[in-house]
Amino acid sequence: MAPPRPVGSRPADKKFLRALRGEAVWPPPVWLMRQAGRYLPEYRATRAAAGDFLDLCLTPELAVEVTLQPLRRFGFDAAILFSDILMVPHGLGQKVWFEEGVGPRLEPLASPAAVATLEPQRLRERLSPVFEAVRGLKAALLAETALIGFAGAPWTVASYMIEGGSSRDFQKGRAWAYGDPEGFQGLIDLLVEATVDYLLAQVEAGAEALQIFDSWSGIWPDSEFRRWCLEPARRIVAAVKAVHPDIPVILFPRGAGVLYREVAEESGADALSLDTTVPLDWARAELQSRLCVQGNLDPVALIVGGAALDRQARRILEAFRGGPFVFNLGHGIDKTTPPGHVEQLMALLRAA
Ligand code: 1CP
Repeated sequence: MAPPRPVGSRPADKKFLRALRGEAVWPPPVWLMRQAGRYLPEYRATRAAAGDFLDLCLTPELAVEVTLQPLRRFGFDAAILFSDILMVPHGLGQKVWFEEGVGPRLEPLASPAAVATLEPQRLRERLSPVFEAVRGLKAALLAETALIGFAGAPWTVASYMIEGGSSRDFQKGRAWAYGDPEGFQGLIDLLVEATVDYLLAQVEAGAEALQIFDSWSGIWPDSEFRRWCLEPARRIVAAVKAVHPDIPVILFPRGAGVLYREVAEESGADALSLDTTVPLDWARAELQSRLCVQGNLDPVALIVGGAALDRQARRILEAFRGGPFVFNLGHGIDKTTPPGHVEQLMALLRAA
């Protein structure tokens, strides 16, 4: 006979997963976007030892180590796999590298003919170290800590693939979408399928929840937002849930404004990650009544700390108390954030 499982070790008992499933959990579960990274001296040390950022992501022991670093310090309720949204272009065979002081760089993808050179059939093989890291994390995490897998949304990933890196206004990608919508749709369709494959592989390796980052969805008019952001996200959520109906999916349509409500109604996601500008009262009435909300502290309040941090965190707690809620930032943690301010925030949240 199998020994009885200790209370708290069943996946569904984890606070973070209960909140995503619609339960009002208090004090709320918490994790921070980009919780592993440069604001931690131990990350900088591991990063220096790895040399290249891509090597850090593709060496399972190192990816596991940097994922665990913020958990050792702060005891968040969820770990997020240490990787990057640009692993998918790498897995498709596009050349990706990270330049010190510049950020991500890619060999730009300029035409439908270039899309035909991508190799979705080789993605799982190229990214096998990522799945090995997920398996390693699953073995290393405390029973109460949930493991989040993630991917970039098709538009956000496409924007980097087309521009060849970061951009202020994404003109090349937007121009392609308006000038040749069928060709651009071909790239988005390929990314929908590759993203589903990549997320399913993370779930098979042990991820218990998924987050889809559409960091640049806020630049579109509403018609294009629906076509290039909402519809691809809906297809990804449906395809993942067709195989794993119990895996919660969080969407982060950053900058979607009032369109957050359509995303809540139509995407099929279990939770929405709110950017810093989403008004709290509106979000409680229009979004939290339908699903779990996550967010949305201004990362700059976390840099500043002190009374300003307490005030901003308390507003969010008051707004979302009584409904399904996960405390988080409205965007990734900044590299200048003092780790002591994260401790301050955690003390406030634990006492909520
Ligand atoms: O050491 C370094 O200099 C690398 C900095 C870094 C880090 C720590 C990059 C390069 N990526 C990451 C990790 C990362 N990226 C995680 C890890 C897990 C975590 O702890 O949260 C995640 C979830 C991401 C996701 C990501 N990468 C997004 C979506 C979220 C967001 O912040 O909007 C985006 C847009 C990227 C692209 C990217 N990769 C790296 C940088 C500096 C960027 C942003 C470039 C830009 O602003 O255009």
